Amino acid sequence: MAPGGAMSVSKPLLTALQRGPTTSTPIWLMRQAGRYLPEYRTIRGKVARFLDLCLTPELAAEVTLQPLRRFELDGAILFSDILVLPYGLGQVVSFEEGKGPQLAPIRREEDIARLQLSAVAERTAAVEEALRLIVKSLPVGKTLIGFAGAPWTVACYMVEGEGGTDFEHVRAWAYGEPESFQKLIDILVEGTVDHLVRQIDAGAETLQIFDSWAGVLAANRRMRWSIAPIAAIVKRVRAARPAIPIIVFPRGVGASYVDFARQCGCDGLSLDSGVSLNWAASELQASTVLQGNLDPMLLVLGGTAMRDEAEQILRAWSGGPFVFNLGHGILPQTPPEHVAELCRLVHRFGRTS
Ligand code: 1CP
Repeated sequence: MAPGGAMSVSKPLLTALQRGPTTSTPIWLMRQAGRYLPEYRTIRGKVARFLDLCLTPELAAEVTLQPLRRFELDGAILFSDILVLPYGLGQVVSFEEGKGPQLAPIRREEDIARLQLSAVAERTAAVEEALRLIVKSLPVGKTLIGFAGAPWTVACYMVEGEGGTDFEHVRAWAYGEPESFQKLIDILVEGTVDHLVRQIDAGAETLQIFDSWAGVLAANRRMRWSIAPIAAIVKRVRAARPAIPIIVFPRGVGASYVDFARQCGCDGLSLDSGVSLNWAASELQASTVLQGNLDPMLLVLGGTAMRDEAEQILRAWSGGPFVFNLGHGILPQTPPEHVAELCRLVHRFGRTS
């Protein structure tokens, strides 16, 4: 019996992240809630601003659970955004239709002084409330995933003020004035640890740290601005809440995935679609749980192309610790039936009955 008297129920995603045995490969998908689902678009239409959706607990909880009602997914990822943290720190953040996130950019040391770590808990309390609501309705056997952006990726948006750029300002700052840029990173490490520990206390059972723009950094700057801050977060979250598996997603870092595996101290590594399957099996899987890495475009296409590639990934990685996922988030034009088929295929792979 588990504490509290309830029978302990097996959760395949959590078990895989703890390197335990599962009867089939667990699956969840980055951006599994979102515009490709008509029921998401209906809820999105009820609020004027995207941030209102993230910060209205009932709506965030509902959107989190929508994909689990349709598909055989093993995890529910909290519906929020990595830019909720800059919002919590007091930065002006909005999301414009067709343009993506827009932030009042931080470009100098004086701007950093205006960020308020002490405001984060209150300004992001709705995220914890959403998690508590999700826990109450989470289907049996499913794992609740919390997340945050890695400091480097969050800083990219905070400094540029938007996505879709070559990140010239943030790279110039990090490379040209590392001492003052370090102050921004330190604040983000602090705020992220707090945000993640609060998510655990509200019900998150595993965490993913998204470093979507790690690949933008020069190889010899990756240690300081991507790996070191992530390692600091993992160490501190682990010291506070030891039982929670942590997955890191440093997108676009190629052979450097080995450095992330060795130095981040995380349990799992999420791999983008550029990583070759045999290389990852031999270089990474002994030391880390692999997650990934179907190209989201194959999920848009479906059919034989999707099935063949998914089976290749399963053949290469399902012999060791592994969670099926995409190499990046679901694209908005993805037909939901393809997601349903992929989940079934992954769960049935290798089963004889
Ligand atoms: O209604 C809409 O269509 C808004 C689109 C949207 C969505 C659905 C945004 C704006 N954020 C989200 C939710 C979101 N963002 C989740 C929810 C859980 C899930 O289902 O996965 C998560 C985990 C994120 C994380 C996130 N936000 C990342 C890291 C992962 C990644 O995609 O690389 C990043 C980089 C962001 C910033 C962001 N927020 C939204 C957009 C369109 C973007 C990316 C902009 C860009 O490409 O630069």
